[in-house]
Parts: sequence; structure tokens; C-alpha cells
Amino acid sequence: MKEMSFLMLKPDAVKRKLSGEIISRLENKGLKIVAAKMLIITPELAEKHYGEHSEKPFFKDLVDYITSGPVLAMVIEGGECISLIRKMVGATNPKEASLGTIRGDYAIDTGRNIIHASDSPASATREIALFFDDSEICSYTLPDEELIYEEP
Ligand code: IDP
Ligand code: MG
Repeated sequence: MKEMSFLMLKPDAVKRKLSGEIISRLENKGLKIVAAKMLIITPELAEKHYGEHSEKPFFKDLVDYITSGPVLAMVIEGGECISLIRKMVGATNPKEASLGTIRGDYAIDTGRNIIHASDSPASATREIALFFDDSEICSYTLPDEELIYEEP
């Protein structure tokens, strides 16, 4: 089943010039980028996005981190892509993330773990709406979709 997920390259990924590497992994997997924008998140938006963590001891550091520079926010579409992208991203603590995952390959500390991805369909819907208008999401077909999917 085709799903949309929200994915965000955090400021450390952008500043470390890892955007291309990470986007290539998504494209090579067969996933489709249907929306993308670079922005500097306001503290208000950061607090909304990470609202579930507002009582955690690391919340202030997290808001400071995510607002410290530009992020690349994206909507990704693909078959069961919410759980798939979480697997590609790897564990929250990069030291525990398997090698071969994005965090496992490119990050070391939890507070600098370079990428965000929605963890459930409900989170994906909420996060996409926080960052994108419906009109910013592009509906299109990749020329090789029939090579990637058994069913159209
Ligand atoms: P996730 O990004 O893998 O979904 P969450 O538990 O939702 O992980 O935490 C959101 C973000 O908060 C993490 O990606 C990380 O940047 C930060 N974070 C989580 N736990 C800690 C911590 O113990 N110390 C510092 N930052 C943390
Ligand atoms: Mg999370």
C-alpha cells in the first residue's frame, strides 16, 4: 500500500553536506520525493513538531538543535514507506543503529542524529500537515515504477 512519510534532514546533515548522499539512498531504494523545502525552523514550529517530548529533559537541547540551521523537509511516497524509512534511518541512538542504516553510517551522538522520520501513519499525517500545504505535494509517476512494484 502506498503511503506518505515526513522526513527531515536535520541541520547537522545539511551543514555536513550529507543531503545528496541521503537523498540518493531514498531514490536508489525506489522511493519518490513528492515535496521538499529548505527552511530554518522557528522555535514555535520545533515545539509543535516535537510536542510529544515537551516534558523530556532533552527537550530544550532538541529545540535548540533543530533550529540551529537549515533543515531539508521532505514528503516521501512509496509502498509501506513509513516503517521502511524508519528501518533505513536506524535507531535513535546512532551508536546502537546498525551499520548500513543512515544513522549507523553517518552519526555518533543521539543529540546529533542527522535525520527525522515519521514513526506511524498518524505521525506522518500530522507532521506533513505541519510543514506542507496540500498544494506543495506533487503527484507524479516515476518512469520505472513498474520495475519497482509488482502491482501499479
Ligand atoms: P526518533 O527521532 O528516532 O523518532 P525520538 O525518541 O522521537 O527519536 O526523539 C526525537 C529526537 O530527540 C531524536 O531524534 C534525538 O534528536 C532527540 N533525542 C531523543 N532522545 C534523546 C536523548 O536522550 N538525548 C538527547 N537527544 C535525544
Ligand atoms: Mg520520534
